[in-house]
Amino acid sequence: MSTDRRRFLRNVLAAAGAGLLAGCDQLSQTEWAPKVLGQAETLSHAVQRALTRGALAREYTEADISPVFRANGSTNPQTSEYRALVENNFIDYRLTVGGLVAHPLSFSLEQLRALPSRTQITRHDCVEGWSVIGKWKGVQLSRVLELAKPRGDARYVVFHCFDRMDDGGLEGGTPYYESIGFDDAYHPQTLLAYELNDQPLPIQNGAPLRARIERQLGYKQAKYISSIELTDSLDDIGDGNGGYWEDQGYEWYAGI
Ligand SMILES: Nc1nc2c(c(=O)[nH]1)N[C@H]1C(S)=C(S)[C@@H](COP(=O)(O)O)O[C@H]1N2
Ligand SMILES: [Mo]
Repeated sequence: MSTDRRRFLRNVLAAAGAGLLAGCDQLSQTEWAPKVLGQAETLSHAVQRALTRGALAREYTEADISPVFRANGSTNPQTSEYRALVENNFIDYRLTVGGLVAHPLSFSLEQLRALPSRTQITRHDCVEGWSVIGKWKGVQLSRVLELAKPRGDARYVVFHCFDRMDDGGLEGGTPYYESIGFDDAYHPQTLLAYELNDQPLPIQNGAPLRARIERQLGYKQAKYISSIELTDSLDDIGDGNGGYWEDQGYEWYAGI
């Protein structure tokens, strides 16, 4: 190993360790994280995983909740499919879970709400450098996966979304999508959230269902989830980098 390489490794380890000790609650963390990861994603991903396996993201109190939960990215999808769901107050919404699973499933919102829920107050960090604290209620993704029974060859959980990027958000635009590995998929704080701050999830924040993956940055928190697909590769989805923003050059593992 070259001296440079060794020095870099040491810095990544130090940075990751410092993040853990500081509880990751400094905004500066958010700012350097993507840059550090950009230098050697595979390495830092492995390092972060080793250091944070099973670790919970910090949870806050009611008093910490931001007065306004800022919205970002798509805030009002315009595809006909989504508009039709809004018209009918999401009664016709179905979350499908498919791909490499033994039991492909479909859930109405009512069925999702009938599953055991988890509530958590966490901080959302956007890569642009702002943070907000909000209270989420939803079903743990692990519960849904346990029902669908992932096959042994499944490696990724892909979230497909209703909104379209570019092209004014119309049908012809690029679909937003995201993906995570099984460590985050089965993490206890990883939710399919249907409530924000004790209210049904507002349209601007991803109604009717969005992901909360609390150890990663804002762009991983897929809003407007239409379906979940389990895959053994990310190659054939979008441009093959695991998410809309990843396809524009952002890191796939966006650890905070
Ligand atoms: N479907 C979808 N999910 C998305 C986005 C988007 O544009 N479309 N933007 C991402 C980004 S960059 C951020 S910071 C958060 C914003 O979530 P909020 O609008 O609830 O603040 O959603 C993420 N998930
Ligand atoms: Mo973001």
